[in-house]
Amino acid sequence: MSLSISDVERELDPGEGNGTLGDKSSPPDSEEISPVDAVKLQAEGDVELVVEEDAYSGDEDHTLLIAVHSKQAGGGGKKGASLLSAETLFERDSWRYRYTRRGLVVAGLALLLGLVTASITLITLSPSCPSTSCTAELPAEELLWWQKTVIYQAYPRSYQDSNGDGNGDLNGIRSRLDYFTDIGVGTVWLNPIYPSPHMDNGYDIFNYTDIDPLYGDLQDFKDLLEDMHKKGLHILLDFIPNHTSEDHPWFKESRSSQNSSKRDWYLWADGKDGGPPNHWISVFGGSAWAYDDVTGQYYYHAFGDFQPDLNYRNPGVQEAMKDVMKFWLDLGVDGFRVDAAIFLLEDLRAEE
Ligand SMILES: [Ca+2]
Ligand SMILES: [Ca+2]
Repeated sequence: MSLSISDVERELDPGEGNGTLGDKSSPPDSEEISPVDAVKLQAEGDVELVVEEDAYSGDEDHTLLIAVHSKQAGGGGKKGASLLSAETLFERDSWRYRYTRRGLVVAGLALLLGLVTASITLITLSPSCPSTSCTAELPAEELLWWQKTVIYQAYPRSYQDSNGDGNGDLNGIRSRLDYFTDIGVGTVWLNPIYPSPHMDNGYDIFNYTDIDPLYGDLQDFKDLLEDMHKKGLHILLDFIPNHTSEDHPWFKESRSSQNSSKRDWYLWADGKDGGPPNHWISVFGGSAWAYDDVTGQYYYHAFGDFQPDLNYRNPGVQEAMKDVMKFWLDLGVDGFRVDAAIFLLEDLRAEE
């Protein structure tokens, strides 16, 4: 490896004579010197090396065109290539850097090729339908009823009135079962049918294991269920686990005293700075906390203030709601549509 100094401009300092570096008026021939020698010239302090062209011309040859300037000739000298720059340029072309660069390029290409190959292999070999939730490619006979039947949502209060009181009811639905089968429905999802003050269309429940008198009674429900199953229809009940009505006996007990056995079944907290515990907003608007002057604390409600949230970190609540599902499943209900599942748990330690 050598640096070829060609087209060298040599400017003599008039005071220094011209014996060493030649004369500007008679350009010297190109001269081969080693890069170490080139930087030594600079290090001696009388000249500066100015890189005019840096050309890489092949695997081995690297031509660095350097102009050598006398410091004094330029009135203090012009700024040229520094010692560090010259060394760096030389070092960058050494075999160590060259082979390192090539190695990195080859490694990068190999990595890219490997990633592409791995991706194609993974996509090709992955099972296209890994679980029962992926039903598109399963044969129909392997699908479960809730995966393949048409589901009809029936709102009991307006669906069919059987006794002329102006409200739909269970017997009204029972009288229309042929309609479901005629149109190809295989499953009927009933909106809430439980005893409720109906502040929120029946999604505020004060008894999870009975039928609202508006719709009939438990015997009416059993009759409906029996007739539906005879026709091959499945039934889904609306399950509302997040909150009860404020009229539910559980909440009445919970709000009665801070020492109540069901106090922890709901989410109670002290106020803060004269207001609610934090700035959480309910789905229905306004603060998600309601002050209860019976015990001087706030209770949390993700929806209306008449729908206090249950505390699912309490084992008693978990067991009670399991019993609710078991009650209906034991009657023969096929399944549930779960309401507001994403609201089940809250982190009350959060500031906002
Ligand atoms: Ca009715
Ligand atoms: Ca909740």
